[in-house]
Amino acid sequence: MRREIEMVGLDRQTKIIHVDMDYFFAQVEILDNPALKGKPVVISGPPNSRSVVGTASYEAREFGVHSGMSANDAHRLCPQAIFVEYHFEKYQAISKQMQEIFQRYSDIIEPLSLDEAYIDVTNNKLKETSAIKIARMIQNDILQELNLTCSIGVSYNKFLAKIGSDYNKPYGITVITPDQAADFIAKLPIRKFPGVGKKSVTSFYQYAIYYGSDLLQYSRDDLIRMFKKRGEILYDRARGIDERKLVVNRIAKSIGAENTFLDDIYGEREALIRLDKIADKVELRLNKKQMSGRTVTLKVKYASFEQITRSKTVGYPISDKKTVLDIINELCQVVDLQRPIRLLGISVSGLDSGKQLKNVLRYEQILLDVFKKE
Ligand code: DCP
Ligand code: CA
Ligand code: CA
Repeated sequence: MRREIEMVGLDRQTKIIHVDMDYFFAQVEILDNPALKGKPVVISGPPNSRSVVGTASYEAREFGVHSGMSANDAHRLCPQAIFVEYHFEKYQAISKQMQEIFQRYSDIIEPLSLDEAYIDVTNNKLKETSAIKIARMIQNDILQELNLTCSIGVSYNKFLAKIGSDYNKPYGITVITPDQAADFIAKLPIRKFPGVGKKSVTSFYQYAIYYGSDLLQYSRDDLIRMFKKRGEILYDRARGIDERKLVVNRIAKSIGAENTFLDDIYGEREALIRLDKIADKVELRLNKKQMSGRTVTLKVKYASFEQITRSKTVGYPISDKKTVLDIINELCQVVDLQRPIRLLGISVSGLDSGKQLKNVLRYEQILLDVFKKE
């Protein structure tokens, strides 16, 4: 009864979908080599003693093979396993296609890794009120267009959507409605809660916490004392509460730099000296993000706080200081630089968006490189 009271007041209208590909790297490799189908397949780095298992087909998992273990151990557990090396470019390309499918339904997408994402479908592009129907459509799109299976969780927050996608693998859809949440969470093994790992789970057992229902026995203060910040989060999760919004990958529209001067500056000569320094920064930022753009904008704010911008668009991508400054020089001819100036800025827009997605994915590559070195 108490539980029910505490769950009132949740935003039951929000509809979140969590999509997670099944045995992702392995499924992709099997798709490319159908001879591997139905066999124990292990995806790992090049065969050497330090190579780590990225993932394994379900056939190999039956032998106890799992992500993160050494390839040597995997071989010991399952000598008949077929070892296949990683092909990140393939996984990245598929990840991008997944994103494109998600975008048909909503722009509120938060990718968590190459093979999974949250999608907020509360106000979706199809104006479909059933999130379950959208989940089916997404699962079907991925199967028809990419020839791959995924599992999906549907619920009213991120926590439950993610729990749902893991609940019925492979090729499952699990819906957890607000009315079902309390029961579902009560029966959920503590190991399945976010932040509870293979090692840390034993510290929960020490307090006789085995399932979600056991968390309800402790006050918020108790849980904070026992598990710090993680305990506080678990207090909420045990009650079906998770108010985190999706972190949407905002794609930058422009890259630039500006400088507000301590003392107002005067004249074109002085302005160009300052703009030279600002252009250095712009070049640095463009290079850092490996981006280029076709529009250069000069911004001038006068001491009077009046502000003007002037832009020029060219037919080729710009990413270096010299080209930026050439255009800035031209733009300087059409603005009044004799008045006292308070701020100057340069930005480059019309950015190459293909590269931006690559940058998002580069983060994945770095992450996976870490796995390999472990
Ligand atoms: N991965 C990795 N190293 C790890 C964990 C994962 O290289 N230690 C890679 C390989 C996986 C992919 O990330 O295929 C996705 O990881 P998941 O945890 O989602 O696992 P799978 O998709 O392989 O399996 P499942 O069907 O359980 O989701
Ligand atoms: Ca997965
Ligand atoms: Ca995953």
